[in-house]
Amino acid sequence: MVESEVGKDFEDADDYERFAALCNLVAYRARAIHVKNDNAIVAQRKKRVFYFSLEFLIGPLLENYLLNLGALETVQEALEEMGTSLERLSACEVDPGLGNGGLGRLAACFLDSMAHEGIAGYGNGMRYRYGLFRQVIKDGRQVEETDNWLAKGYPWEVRRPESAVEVTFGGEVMRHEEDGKYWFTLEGGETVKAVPYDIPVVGYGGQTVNKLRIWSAEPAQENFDLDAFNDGQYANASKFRTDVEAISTILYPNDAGEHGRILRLKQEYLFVAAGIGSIMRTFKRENTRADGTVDWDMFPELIAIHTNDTHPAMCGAELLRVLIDEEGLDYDRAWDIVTRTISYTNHTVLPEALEKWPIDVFHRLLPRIYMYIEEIDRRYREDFIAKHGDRMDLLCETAILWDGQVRMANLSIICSHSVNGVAKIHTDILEREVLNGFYQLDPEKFNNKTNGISFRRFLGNANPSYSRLITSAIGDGWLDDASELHKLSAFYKDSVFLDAMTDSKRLNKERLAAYIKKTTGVELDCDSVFDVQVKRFHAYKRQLLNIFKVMDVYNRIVNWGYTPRPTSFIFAGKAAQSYTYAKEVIRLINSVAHVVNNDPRANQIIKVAFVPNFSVSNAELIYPAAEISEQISTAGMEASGTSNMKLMANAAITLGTLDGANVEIAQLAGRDNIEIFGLTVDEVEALKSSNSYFAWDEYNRDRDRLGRVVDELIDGTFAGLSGNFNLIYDGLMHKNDADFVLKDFHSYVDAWEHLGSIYGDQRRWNAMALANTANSGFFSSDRTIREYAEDIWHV
Ligand code: DL6
Repeated sequence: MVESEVGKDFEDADDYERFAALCNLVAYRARAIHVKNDNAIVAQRKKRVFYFSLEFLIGPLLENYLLNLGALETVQEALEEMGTSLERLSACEVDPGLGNGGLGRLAACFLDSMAHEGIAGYGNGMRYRYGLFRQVIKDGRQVEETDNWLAKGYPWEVRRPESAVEVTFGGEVMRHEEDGKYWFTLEGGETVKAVPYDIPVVGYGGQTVNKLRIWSAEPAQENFDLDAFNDGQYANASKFRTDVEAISTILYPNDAGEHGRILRLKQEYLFVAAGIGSIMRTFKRENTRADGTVDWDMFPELIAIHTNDTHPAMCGAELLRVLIDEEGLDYDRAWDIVTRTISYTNHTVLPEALEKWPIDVFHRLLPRIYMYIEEIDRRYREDFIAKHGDRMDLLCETAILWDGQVRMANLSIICSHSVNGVAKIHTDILEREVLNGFYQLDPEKFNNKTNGISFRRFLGNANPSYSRLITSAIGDGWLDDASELHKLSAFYKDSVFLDAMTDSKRLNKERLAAYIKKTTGVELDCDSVFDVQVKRFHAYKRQLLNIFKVMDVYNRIVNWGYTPRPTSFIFAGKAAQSYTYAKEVIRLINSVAHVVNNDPRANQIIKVAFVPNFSVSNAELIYPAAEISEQISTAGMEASGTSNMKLMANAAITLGTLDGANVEIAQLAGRDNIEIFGLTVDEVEALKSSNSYFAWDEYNRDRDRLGRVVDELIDGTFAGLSGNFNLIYDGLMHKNDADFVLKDFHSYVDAWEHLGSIYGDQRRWNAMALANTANSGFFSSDRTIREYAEDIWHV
């Protein structure tokens, strides 16, 4: 394979060439299975699910696919015989820049699980040339560098120019009339070509291979300006290409300015229109009768389109447009098909994440789609008034067009037959508050689907030593069915097993410590507790609360001779490029690390490490090494969380609030095996509605510890790297601490100390940790996908 792929002997090829050849070999096998599957789908008239998501955080694929194909050990051994190793070749694999955080990783786990469950499930997303950004830390600050993940090509993808779809932006809608009939066409505008790239998705067991299709924007015609080029104006000569390619250059272009906003809307329409164009082509090919007519009644029977958050909200309007404008169906029939085909998941209660677009921008860029949205809205209002004319308050909450804006969540819900939240408490909050208007109108549409994760990747691949231990105890059935992890409950009192857990954790801690030393220079003590908070940076996720705890512990060590359980505090995560506050929290963590790690009075007891550029690949080193899992969001704010599940599976003990999926973790693992602290959702809501919370009261109540930590934000204590932290101080003391950091501070630090007091008894600790792994099987994305398949997609 190396010879045919790179034209060199195996001996002469470098690691990357060998790695790429191995990927090609795996992909070759995967594509053969895919073709077989595809033929069977057509023959059996099996329903297909299309999962539309702007993000698929798929991470490195090689080891996962070898595991899923049952070839991991064989390949490992073969490579050793050839004088190299799988570890060495896998290290060449980059993290594709196709996603950002939990939403994107969930989409990737869903692809894995759909393939595992034998569902014909396809991802539909965007192929970003430079992904989000590569995070580096300079003087404690996050600096964003270009993530050139495609620099060496991407061995898993195949470009499919023959399946390109043309997509038009702008233009003018023209009305035509003949013989009493009228219709509309879109004239002019800018037409671009969406070109698909297909990546195989290999299911565990190797029986099902699906695909992820990602779209790249290219000019529809080659308009290279030869004259400009010959004049030496090289940039002008290919300007047309640069403008078009900008659409698929960056994930989440900065939407602070008009250009970024338009680009983002273009991305959303491009992947929606291209995806639907491609579905239509396949459907028509497979469902056109001998007389040339298409069996449209079969559309919702054979196709499910799932919209991941509001980014693909235009799916409904686009499908309607295609069915009416291009296929000639009447409105009612087309609308029936739309609403029976589309479903929607909400992933956030944050108002700023429930997308809205100014009507003028939207109308200018997508005039025909806008007309359809207007019509959907008009009919919705008409129907609403007929049924609930006395409830204008609900209409104001649920209409799509309001206050000069297009409300994308409302569009998604109205076009869908199902709306789900991603953890029980999140769905409750949607029903009770955020989407209460819709819930009152149509409670049947709402359902909960608690998130899940891939155990094969995050336990099987990521944690070989613990996986081996588990498999030696209960067999390897858990890779296929994570609920089998329950069998581990037989080992809660087995001292041999519990001691082996310590050995496995130690190996993982050493592996992570080596990585942290290499990437940051910080040397961690592997005898210390590894306390981990890894996730996107956001005020509500309260990394600030965690670093406040570290500052307090440090102050007490240095001033009061306090000796806590020795601990390494490990942080990782990116902040959005324009999110100044979150970036300040990153700077604070690094500034505290700088002081603590260099202070001989404290650095034998505690250390702080910030792992730069959090990604699937370094996450796979962090989860297995973690002992405390920090899940400390303000109650009511985290929709679900999934790092909590990955850490639970890897035998870390959750220190968390009753928020998101933590609530279900507490129920499953048992309150004795998880440390809960802080305000509950009801308490947060009561404090908010009564306006009875005053940050200064908390500050004044404890000037010695909490007050001191707050003062240290601005008194120079941690200003050595790059200055004080006035923005954070203002947020707490002048904007009254919207995330209740000060309020939860004491119960949080006490809970952390309680965990530290248990750690000394390693067998007790490991029994608690094992109870977490044993009860984590519910959080398999296989289970989640089975629920989607049964309740929503009906496959
Ligand atoms: O559902 C996946 C993931 C949840 O686990 C997180 O709790 C939630 O914050 C995240 N939501 C988003 C929404 N962002 N936008 N837009 O990423 O979804």
